[in-house]
Amino acid sequence: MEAWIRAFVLILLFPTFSEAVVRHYTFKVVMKNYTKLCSTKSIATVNGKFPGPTLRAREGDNVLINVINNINSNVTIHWHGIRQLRTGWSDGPAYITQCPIQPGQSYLYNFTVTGQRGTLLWHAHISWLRSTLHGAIVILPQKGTPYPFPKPAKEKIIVLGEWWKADTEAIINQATQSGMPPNVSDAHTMNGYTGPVRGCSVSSKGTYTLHVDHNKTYLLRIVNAAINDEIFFKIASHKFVVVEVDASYTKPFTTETVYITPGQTTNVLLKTDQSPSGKYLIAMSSFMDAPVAVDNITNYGLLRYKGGHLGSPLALTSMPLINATQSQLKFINSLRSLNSKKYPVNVPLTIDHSLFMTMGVGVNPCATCLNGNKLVGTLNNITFVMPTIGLLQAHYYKINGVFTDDFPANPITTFNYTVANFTGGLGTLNGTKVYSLPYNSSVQVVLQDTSIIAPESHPVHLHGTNFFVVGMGIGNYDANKDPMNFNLVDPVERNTIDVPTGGWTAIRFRADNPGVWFMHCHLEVHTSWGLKMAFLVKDGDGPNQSIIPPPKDLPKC
Ligand SMILES: *[C@@H]1O[C@H](CO)[C@@H](O)[C@H](O)[C@H]1NC(C)=O
Ligand SMILES: *[C@@H]1O[C@H](CO)[C@@H](O)[C@H](O)[C@H]1NC(C)=O
Ligand SMILES: *[C@@H]1O[C@H](CO)[C@@H](O)[C@H](O)[C@H]1NC(C)=O
Ligand SMILES: *[C@@H]1O[C@H](CO)[C@@H](O)[C@H](O)[C@H]1NC(C)=O
Ligand SMILES: *[C@@H]1O[C@H](CO)[C@@H](O)[C@H](O)[C@H]1NC(C)=O
Ligand SMILES: *[C@@H]1O[C@H](CO)[C@@H](O)[C@H](O)[C@H]1NC(C)=O
Ligand SMILES: *[C@@H]1O[C@H](CO)[C@@H](O)[C@H](O)[C@H]1NC(C)=O
Ligand SMILES: *[C@@H]1O[C@H](CO)[C@@H](O)[C@H](O)[C@H]1NC(C)=O
Ligand SMILES: *[C@@H]1O[C@H](CO)[C@@H](O)[C@H](O)[C@H]1NC(C)=O
Ligand SMILES: *[C@@H]1O[C@H](CO)[C@@H](O)[C@H](O)[C@H]1NC(C)=O
Ligand SMILES: *[C@@H]1O[C@H](CO)[C@@H](O)[C@H](O)[C@H]1NC(C)=O
Ligand SMILES: *[C@@H]1O[C@H](CO)[C@@H](O)[C@H](O)[C@H]1NC(C)=O
Ligand SMILES: [Cu+2]
Repeated sequence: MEAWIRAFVLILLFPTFSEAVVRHYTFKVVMKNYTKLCSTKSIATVNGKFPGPTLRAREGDNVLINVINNINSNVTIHWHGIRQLRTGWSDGPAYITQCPIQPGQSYLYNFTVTGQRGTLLWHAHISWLRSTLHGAIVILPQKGTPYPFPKPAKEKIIVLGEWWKADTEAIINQATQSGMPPNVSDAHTMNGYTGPVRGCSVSSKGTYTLHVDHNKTYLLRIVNAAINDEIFFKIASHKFVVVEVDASYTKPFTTETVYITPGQTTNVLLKTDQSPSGKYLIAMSSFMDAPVAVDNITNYGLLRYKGGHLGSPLALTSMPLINATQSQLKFINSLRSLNSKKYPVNVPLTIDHSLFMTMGVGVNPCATCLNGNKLVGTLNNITFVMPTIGLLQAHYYKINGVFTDDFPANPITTFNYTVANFTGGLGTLNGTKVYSLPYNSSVQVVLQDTSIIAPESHPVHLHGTNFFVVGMGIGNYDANKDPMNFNLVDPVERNTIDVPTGGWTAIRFRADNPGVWFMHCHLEVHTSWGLKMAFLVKDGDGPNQSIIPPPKDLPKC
């Protein structure tokens, strides 16, 4: 594009007055036959695009998205990481904050972006529809506010995902009926391109190519929209400088490998300082350091310099092994909040509510399942049972019998959570339980992985607030010793964090957003199994401390 056209387009997109604006979007959910990849199949898309359109706004803007459901399934959309201050009605998780948008219906999501800037993602939040219903959210700083790092010459979005040759609704339905783990995916995607697909010959149409100018700094906005796979991401011969995660600025650090879980976003600076006549492999591969089957196919893309020769040599890169725990932990432990004057860390120093939650999987009876039982997910030994209306409606309209507010702050029984061979019962309790928090209380949650069946790394996502990651460790959390090593100075602030395999993670947040906020594993297989719960944050007494009334078009069940 000519520079003057680009400037004109930018002016159209971002008017020069500094007040916040209203941004209108129409998201039409439609089926589309997708033929670009190895197999042709009909997928749910927004506006016929895969990945879906990018939602762009500036900090402070009011964003309105009219979601029109033109497919045969119920749909909801979640604006992952958007705080939704007092606007839980627009958060999106089905049966938590809303009833689904049924076929032929529409719903206007309406929220204001407050105190956030960076990259996030949107995705469907019902069943497994998010496998193809997803896209990036880009929040620019307010006009006149620069990035706290050198201004990049250009910005590129890279959405990572997972692809099944079969319909993903059939995949999760089959797993639910059998009680067994769902089939692993057949390919990984980079901006919709698969590269190698299980059982298919590679098609050249399936390779993502990032075209760059030489000697420039690019901002890559990397989004992991995969269903079940935690991902390593690399570009041969190039290094990244991480500057932001989950729309929170970080202290810059240099790394060859980005580690990113489903639900996370990572902004990195990339200097295009290598020989322009080369071409460079871009690679994404799974991380899994437990005896659990995942898609182990590496997807490749290409970085090419403009003007480079077609026949130029290909620079390769080696990915960390699939079980490279050290690469995972090294990346996570390098993350620190920027903690500048303009972007300070507001980590709670005193705690009103301290919770300890065991997490993992179990086995419950299921007469109709393959082996007479089924795999389930648990938090404090409770498998969450989805209600049939939104918890937020039940709370707001005081409808009894939908949930109980007795989610336990501690495990019902204590045991060696990470013992090599767990010999206790594998069963769990079923319930729709929330944990109630008074407005503005400070909260600490220590999430403890268990070795029941198998220990596993779980990316835990909390809706409605960011949290600070004050500590992480391997083995059993020690409430006497471990808090002494907590980082209360510059802990990373984000909305999704791993609980490492056979380890624990401590997070803190302030419950200053009234509503009902989902917390769950962002591996969709575990969410489907019930590894989820919700916090109910009560209204405060002040004028701006209560949930706004529900919109008139809020879907009904
Ligand atoms: C997809 O292709 C099938 C078979 O060719 C056709 O019946 C169907 O109408 C197509 N669907 C869409 C949404 O184009
Ligand atoms: C969006 O919600 C705000 C309240 O948060 C309300 O004032 C405004 O009218 C709503 N906008 C639309 C278009 O419904
Ligand atoms: C899952 O994989 C099994 C074994 O390859 C296959 O028989 C089955 O059809 C797959 N399920 C779906 C829904 O594609
Ligand atoms: C790279 O860019 C910098 C700053 O724009 C410039 O000073 C330098 O000469 C350039 N180097 C090359 C090799 O083009
Ligand atoms: C990938 O996993 C499949 C089974 O899911 C296995 O057969 C294959 O050997 C694995 N490949 C590699 C490179 O580990
Ligand atoms: C990781 O995987 C490699 C290759 O599959 C294997 O040789 C190695 O023993 C594994 N490491 C651990 C710690 O399990
Ligand atoms: C818990 O189990 C682990 C792994 O088997 C073992 O190393 C540890 O000593 C056990 N801890 C306690 C308190 O028994
Ligand atoms: C755990 O069980 C496995 C196989 O059942 C066995 O090989 C291993 O020695 C056991 N480990 C411990 C610490 O008991
Ligand atoms: C979880 O609850 C079930 C059902 O009451 C029980 O059998 C099991 O031992 C409990 N497990 C743990 C780890 O507390
Ligand atoms: C919330 O609590 C903090 C710490 O006590 C206090 O500084 C802040 O003013 C409170 N906010 C509101 C809205 O009450
Ligand atoms: C409540 O919010 C409105 C609109 O955001 C603002 O104008 C008003 O000053 C706030 N009131 C208080 C007491 O914070
Ligand atoms: C769609 O949602 C409505 C309202 O909750 C529910 O009654 C209906 O069974 C759902 N349809 C499907 C196919 O799940
Ligand atoms: Cu999980």
